[in-house]
Amino acid sequence: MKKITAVFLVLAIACAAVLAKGGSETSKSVTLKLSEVHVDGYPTTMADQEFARLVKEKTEGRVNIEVYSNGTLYGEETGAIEAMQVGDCGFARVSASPVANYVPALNAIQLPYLYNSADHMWAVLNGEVGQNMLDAVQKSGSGLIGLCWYDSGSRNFYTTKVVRQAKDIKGMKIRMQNNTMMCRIIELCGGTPVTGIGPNDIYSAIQQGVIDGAENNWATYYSKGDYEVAKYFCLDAHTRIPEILLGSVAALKKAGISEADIAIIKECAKQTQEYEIAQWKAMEKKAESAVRANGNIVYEPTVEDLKTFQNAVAAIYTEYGKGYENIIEKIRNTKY
Ligand code: BDP
Repeated sequence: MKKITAVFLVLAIACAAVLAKGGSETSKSVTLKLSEVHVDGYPTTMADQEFARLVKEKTEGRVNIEVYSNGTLYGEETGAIEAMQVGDCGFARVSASPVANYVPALNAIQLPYLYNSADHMWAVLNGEVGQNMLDAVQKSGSGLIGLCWYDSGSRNFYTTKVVRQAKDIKGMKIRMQNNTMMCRIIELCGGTPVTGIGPNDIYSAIQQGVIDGAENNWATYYSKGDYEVAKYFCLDAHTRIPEILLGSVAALKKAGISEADIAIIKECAKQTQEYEIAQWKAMEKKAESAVRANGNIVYEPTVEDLKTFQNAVAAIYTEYGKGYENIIEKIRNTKY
């Protein structure tokens, strides 16, 4: 009698465990898309693929992520963001710059000449400010989930004519990301910002004379081939804009992904951050050597040259930093 009761007890506990597990899991296997503008082999694309691998493994195949690289799904990051807002795309790895159009607080961590180095930026992103900003993406009602940050180095001008100081931008048409704060940098230097050109279309826009240049990091300048048509690269490092991996609230809901699996997805994303940073460091070096070996004219601004840029764009701190003074102060005082 005692034996039978024990057997029943064990069975009941096993059933309860199975039910509890089933209740917290995504009921069937689902597949979601991830949009990426960079080519295969680029650090962020490698991190996306690692994210997809981890999610599949940790959800035991319940959640599959297909990575669409090189802008094949959305050539412009705003397109991917808007698709995520209506649940048409599950994930996207984008620059934090266009996301600030939907979550303005993000501008506070990408103000011009804000960080002294990559280590400074990472001390901020890995601390309270970085986590609060990721949380702010979801809390903002943008329909987006901020999953993790990736490195993207610093952004620098590349042009068809030499740029050494802010005044050299005068009269130039420079392609900028879809972010009004970024466009202000060019306006304040006396140039004309041009938006609406995706990263894969910059090359031909320069070639056709639609624009006189753009701005980006070593890796994008190299991997998109833009270094072939804009040979001047001015290392002014006007911004350090982190990359962000985003999830779509609506797409995850539509796919019936459980809260437990969303927690796994968030955890997997965090796990890919260090991997991307390592890939980034290697790619940045490789791209710099290739561009220099190609004979491009790389200008390293002097302290005075840099001052001309910093003075020109100083108004951005009052225009876009308003209301975020505490965060800016925290960033400035972050030890690294
Ligand atoms: C690159 C970012 C990419 C942006 C691109 C751009 O990695 O996400 O789309 O700049 O300027 O550095 O649009």
